[in-house]
Amino acid sequence: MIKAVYSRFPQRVEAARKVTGKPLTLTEKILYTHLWMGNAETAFERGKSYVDFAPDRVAMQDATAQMALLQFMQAGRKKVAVPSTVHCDHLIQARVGSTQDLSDALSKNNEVFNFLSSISNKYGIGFWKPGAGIIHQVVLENYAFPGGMMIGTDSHTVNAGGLGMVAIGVGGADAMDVMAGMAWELKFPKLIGIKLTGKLNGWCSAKDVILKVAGILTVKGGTGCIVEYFGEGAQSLSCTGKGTICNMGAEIGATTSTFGYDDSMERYLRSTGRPEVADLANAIREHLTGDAEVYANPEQYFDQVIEINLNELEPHLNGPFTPDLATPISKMKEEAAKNNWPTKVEVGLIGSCTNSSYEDIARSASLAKQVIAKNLKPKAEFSITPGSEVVRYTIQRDGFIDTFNEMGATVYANACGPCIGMWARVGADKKEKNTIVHSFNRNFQSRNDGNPNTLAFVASPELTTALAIAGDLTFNPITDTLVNENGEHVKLDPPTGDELPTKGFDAEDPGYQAPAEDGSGVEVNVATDSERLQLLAPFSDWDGQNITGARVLIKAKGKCTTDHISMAGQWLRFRGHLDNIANNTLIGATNFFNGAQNSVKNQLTGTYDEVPRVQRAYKAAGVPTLVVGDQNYGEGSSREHAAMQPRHLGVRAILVKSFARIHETNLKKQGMLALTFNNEADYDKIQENDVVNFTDLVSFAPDKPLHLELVHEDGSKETIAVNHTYNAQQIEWFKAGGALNLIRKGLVN
Ligand code: MIC
Ligand code: SF4
Repeated sequence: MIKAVYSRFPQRVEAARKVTGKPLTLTEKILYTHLWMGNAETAFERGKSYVDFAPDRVAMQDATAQMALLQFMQAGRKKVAVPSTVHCDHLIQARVGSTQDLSDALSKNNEVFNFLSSISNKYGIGFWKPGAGIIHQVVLENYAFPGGMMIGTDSHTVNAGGLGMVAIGVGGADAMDVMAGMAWELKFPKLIGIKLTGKLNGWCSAKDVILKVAGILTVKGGTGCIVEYFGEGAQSLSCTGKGTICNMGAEIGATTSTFGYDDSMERYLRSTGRPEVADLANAIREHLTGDAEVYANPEQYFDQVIEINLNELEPHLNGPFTPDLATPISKMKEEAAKNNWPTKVEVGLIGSCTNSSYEDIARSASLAKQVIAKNLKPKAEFSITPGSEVVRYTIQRDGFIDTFNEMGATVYANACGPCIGMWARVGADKKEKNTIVHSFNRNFQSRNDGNPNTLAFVASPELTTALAIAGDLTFNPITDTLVNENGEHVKLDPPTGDELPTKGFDAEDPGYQAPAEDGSGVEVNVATDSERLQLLAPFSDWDGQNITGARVLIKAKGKCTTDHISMAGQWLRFRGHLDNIANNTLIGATNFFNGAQNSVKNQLTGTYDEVPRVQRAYKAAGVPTLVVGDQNYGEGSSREHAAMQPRHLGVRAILVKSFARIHETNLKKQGMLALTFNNEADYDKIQENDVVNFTDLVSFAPDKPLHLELVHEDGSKETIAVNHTYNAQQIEWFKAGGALNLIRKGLVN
């Protein structure tokens, strides 16, 4: 497959240069070489044109693959059309340590793992067993390749940008399209160029680059954009460091991020056993990076340019509750005091798909070593979740796990664990205000341990390790000293560590199961009484009428991420059962009218009740509803459950100030109306007891706003305009009651 992609690459790049009439960024090269139509015939307008692409591969993780594959089953195909893989990583709870936790997960999730393994076997999908590692790390080690394009049912699919891909997070319905051999549609993104100068040194690591970028661009600054990094600073970063930067680019809402092919990528490909991919890439090297003219005059070719000097970068701590609240470590004393953040660090956690490379672990271990050598006593708990079995085996072989153990650390299974709330943290149920530091990427309220009063700060693994040793959020390892067990003041030496293992990567069993050559005889069972899995019933189509007499289920106030709409943690167990998981719909969102979570007025009875219960009552009574929200609604995860659940429960429209990209697409795919206020201030006009009537849905058309009549309780009426981004095809999805219904009817492409 890679050979085929590379053999057409030069000619397609040439075609793209011709139609655009200018030198090309790397992003444009990858996009234009992956057009569904083949060679480019027209130039696309950034931020405007909807374009059909042909991605090279698909990756899915266990928590989203269930829904993606339940949908794929309905498409009536024999085999996936492009190489695809499933990775079991989200359903393993971190409790006591890897061996016990993995065996507990295997028995608890047996039904789901069996379903995923057999459905993968049947349809020609590679299956990575529980314990093999986290999807993005495994993809980087095995599948990512420079210049490729992939999609994955997880927002951090973008990690593969570290190996020069355009890798994009999507909902399961999008993955299904590609696996079923159809085109994948994306609005042609805008381009942000980030020029890195200088070189990282001392306590700074790649993570600090993206922590800084998140502070500059905020959680929505990257929406609709691909971020391309370049410059001597970019080339000086390791491949996995680049992966970290791309990975956390999901937190600025970027469609994806990428880097041009360079020596660090070649080293990584060779070290992970893919010398032939490196040779192939070398043969078309000049096409796998942006054109020199572009990088010489970036302002002319990118929509926005940011420059960061790595020599001047400082280690950062981002948080709490949002990944873009960036504080350089030297300012933390001041900020913590000002905001009343508890400065005692209770737990430091390293690992996750974002930061569990050999280099990350080696550099953190160099700090752990100093604990013994300098007679220190770590003040906080400390844990590691390795990203893959290959990394785990290799760091064990090289002695790092022993070093961490000497420091009293817990090594969890190679899985998401605490990053996704699969963490049985002792005492979290007491809901005490406390501080933790981790090297993951997200820190939304309640995400890690279910305690809304846990303040989670995101940092590099190195800084996380240092702060766990110090037990103090305000400890600046560059300037401060620690008092050791002998009462002496000691300083931590800056972290050091190899980028790649000198003895190479290794593993006894990486955990891969290849699919059957002919899977037609493989049976996939879904028990009708299962509480974990449920076959999908089609959603009903639109009746062609204006929606009238609608009620406001909830007007969400402030941040409403996918974690607020469909929580993870304990709810992950229902990811394959739409009706059961629907019982968590919007329970984390704050009701504007009473400031409470999971308490909304049922207009049929006048009483307040839980959101899913109220919505089920409206559905039973045939009352249409809408959800109203604030900025960047649906930020965070790719989980399409956040769109399917309200849809399943009978919500008809989501009306917000702005959407996160993946969530907006997921809503469209599932036949929902995703609408934005034409005038953001109209958010304030929506009252709790309003009745809402669509006045012109019957003439729903591209580029044409819709109008809603709000009938207030006192009888007064006002009409507001709402915008949408549906193109003609997407309007067909709405009419059919969801994209899948069109596929079922054989009406697509
Ligand atoms: C996450 O980091 O929030 C997740 C869990 O990996 C999600 C996917 C999911 O909800 O299953 C993501 O980022 O897309
Ligand atoms: Fe897993 Fe966390 Fe990475 Fe999501 S961000 S894939 S939950 S490790």
